[in-house]
Amino acid sequence: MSEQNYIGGEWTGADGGATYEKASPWRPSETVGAFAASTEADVDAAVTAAAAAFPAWAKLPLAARGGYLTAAAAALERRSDEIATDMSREMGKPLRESRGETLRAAQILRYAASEAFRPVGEHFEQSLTGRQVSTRRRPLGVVGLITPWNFPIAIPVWKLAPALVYGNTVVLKLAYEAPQTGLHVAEAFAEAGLPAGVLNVLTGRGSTAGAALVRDPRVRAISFTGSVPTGHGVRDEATRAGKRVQLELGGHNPLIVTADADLARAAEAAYAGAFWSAGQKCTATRRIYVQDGAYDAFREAFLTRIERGRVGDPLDAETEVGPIVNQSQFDEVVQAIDRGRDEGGEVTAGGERAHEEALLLPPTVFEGVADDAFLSCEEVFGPVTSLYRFGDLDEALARANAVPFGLSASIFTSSLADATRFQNEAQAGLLHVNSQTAGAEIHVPFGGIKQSGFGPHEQGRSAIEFYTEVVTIYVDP
Ligand code: UN1
Repeated sequence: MSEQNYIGGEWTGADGGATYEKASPWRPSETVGAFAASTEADVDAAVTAAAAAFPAWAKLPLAARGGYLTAAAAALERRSDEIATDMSREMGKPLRESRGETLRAAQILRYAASEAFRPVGEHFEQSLTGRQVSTRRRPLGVVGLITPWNFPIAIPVWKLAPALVYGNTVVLKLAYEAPQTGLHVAEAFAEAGLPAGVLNVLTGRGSTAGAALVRDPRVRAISFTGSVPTGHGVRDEATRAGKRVQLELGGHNPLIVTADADLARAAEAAYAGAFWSAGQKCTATRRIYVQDGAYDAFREAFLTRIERGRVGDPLDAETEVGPIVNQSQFDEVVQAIDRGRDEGGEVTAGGERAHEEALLLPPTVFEGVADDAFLSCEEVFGPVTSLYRFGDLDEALARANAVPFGLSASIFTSSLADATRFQNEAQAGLLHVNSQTAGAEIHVPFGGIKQSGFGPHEQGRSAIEFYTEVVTIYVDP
C-alpha cells in the first residue's frame, strides 16, 4: 500500500520529503502510517498534470470515460476488505459501516458511469426560422476537491466520479485524518488504467495543500465538504478568484416523534442516527423532539436500546459505536458535554470516557437542555444527542427549524397529515419520513439548505450542474 501522493500517474513523496504520522483513534500511542505532508509545490505539480491531461480527457466520449469508472469500481470491490479495515484503523469508523461505505463508493462509480447514457443538453427551435438551437453541457477543466475524514471514501468518490465522467480532470486533497482510505481510490484508478494526470491525489494539511488548491488560478471549481468556518473561508477565497464553489457543511439535525409513531422503530432510528460512527456525521441526529403522550415510553425504549448497543473496538465486526477520530476532537466533545451540564442539562446516559486508552465516548443523552443552550444550537461532532418534549406539531416544527443549519430532518409518525406538513415545512435539504436522519442514496441529490450548503447539491442528477457549464448553440445551414 503506497503512502505517497499520486500525481501525473506517478507515486511520489512530498516536495522536500516531509511526512506526517497519523495516530490510531483506538490506540492513540500507535501510528497507522506516515503520509506525504504536501506543500504548495506539490499542489502546483498536481494542477499542472491535471491541466495537461484535460484536453485529451475532455475529447473522449462520455461512455469511454465512464468505462474507467466502472473498472475502478471493480478494483475497489476486489480490495474492499482491505479498504474497510484501513478506514476503521485510521479514523475509527466501525467495520460494519466501513464495509458498507466502501461498497457504496463502488456503486457511486457505477452510477456515475451510467450518466454517460443520459442527456447532456436540450434541443429547441429558433423562433423565426425553426432552425436548430440547442444547449450542451461541457466540462469546466481542472476541478479541486477537498474532502473530510468522516466519510473517507464515499465523499471523495461522490465528488470525483461525476467530475471525471463529465470530462473534467481532478486534483483531490484528502483529509489529514484519513489519508490511507483515499489513496486506495487512486490505486483503483491506476489499476483501471486511467490516463496519467486525469486524477491526482494528495495528502496533507488543509491550511497548506488545501489552501494552495483554492488559490491556484488554473483550478476552475472547488467542491468542499467540512466545517462551517473553513467552508466559508474557502468560498470567499474561491469566489474572489472567480471560481465556482460547492460547499457541504455542518448540520444540527432534528428527529420529531409524534405520539402515534411506532416507538420501537423510532428508538432504533434515533440510536443509529445519533450514535453510529460515534455521531461523526454531518447528518447525525442532534435533537430529538418527542410528543408529550409518548415521551416516557420513547425515552425508555431509547435508553434500553443504548444499553444493548455495542461500544468498542472499531475492528470488531459487532461494534456499533467506535472512538472519536483524534484527541482534539475528543476534547471538544468532552468540553461540549461539560458545557451542556453547566448550562443546566442533565445527562441521562453516557457522558464519561469509556476506555482508558482509546478515544471512546459512549452514547450520551441529555434532557432538560434549554432551546438556546449550546447543545441545542451548535454542532457537536460526537455521540451526543438531546431529548425534548413538545405539545403539538406547530411547536415541534418551529423548534426543529430554529437553527441556522438545514441539512437533514426526520419525523416518525403514522399520521399522513403530519408527515405531509413535515414535508412542506421542515427546513432541511434531506427529509426523512419514518427513517433516520443519516444515510444517503447514491442516485438522488444530497445537500443542505440554509447554512448547511452552498451551490448545487451533490450526487444524482444534481451533480451535472456543478461539474459542467452550459453553452447555447445556434446552428443555421
Ligand atoms: C450519510 O449520512 O451517509 O459529512 C452521508 C457528512 C455528510 C455525508 C453524510 N456530508 O457527514
